[in-house]
Amino acid sequence: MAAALCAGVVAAAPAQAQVPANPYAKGPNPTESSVTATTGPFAVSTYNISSLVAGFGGGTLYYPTATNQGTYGAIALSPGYTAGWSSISWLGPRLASFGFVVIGIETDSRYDYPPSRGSQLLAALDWAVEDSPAASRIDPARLAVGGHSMGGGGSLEAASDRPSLRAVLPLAPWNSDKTWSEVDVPTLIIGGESDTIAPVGTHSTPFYNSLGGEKALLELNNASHFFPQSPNSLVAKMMISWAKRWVDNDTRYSQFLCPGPSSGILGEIEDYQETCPF
Ligand code: 9J3
Ligand code: ZN
Repeated sequence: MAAALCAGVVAAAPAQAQVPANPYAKGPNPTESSVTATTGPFAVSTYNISSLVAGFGGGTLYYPTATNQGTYGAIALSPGYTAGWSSISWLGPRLASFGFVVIGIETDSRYDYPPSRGSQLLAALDWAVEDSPAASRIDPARLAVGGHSMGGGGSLEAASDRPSLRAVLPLAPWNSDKTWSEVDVPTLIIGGESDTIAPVGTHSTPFYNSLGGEKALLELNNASHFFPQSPNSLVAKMMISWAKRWVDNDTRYSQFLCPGPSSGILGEIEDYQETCPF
């Protein structure tokens, strides 16, 4: 009809298309039960990585199957000294099912030290971005590293070498270098109170204290050096939340990091320190 005939009719404002505040956030709003569940909301595909790739020893790639969720961040993880990826492989499908591409690496040698493991983690990310079956799914600007023991120590090396990384996830990290002040990539360290191989007091704590950026240190009550080798819902919840917060900018997960889990007699948590708010 002619506009003049509508004079005096106040049209309702057109429904505004909802512009997502964050294009990287994916999945439903998290709850304590969703972040501790043994699997996340996304189906995962798996691919065996040949040992003939350049710069690392192959391994296993886990990636969300869906191609309608936008881009994914990628997380490369290394096992510890003398161990293979299978020692911590529960983390592959666990993290991937929450919406990350995960590269679980084999190291060139099981006797490689942290500096070599750091280089191999970066080579694995480069392979994932450039040559992997998940290449088209990955946002090359949103990459992270982590690992167990010398693999965790290697993840700090990787962050020192590549400051553009978005998150570091060292588990019971071991490194002869105790000072990481040059690293300002957000880092969540998880240590075990009863670890006698990489004691928290001579590894995780000085690493945490020296780090230059946003950081958290979770010390698990009574846990040994080998806690990362068994599925653990608290470890998973904290790693998922850290990756969501810093790789996906998804502040819906800050509630699990700040103030974070609290300690208590007979609880799982010996101590938790952080640089909240974030
Ligand atoms: O990766 C690790 O478990 C490192 C612990 C270790 O045996 O270091 C001694 C050199
Ligand atoms: Zn304790």
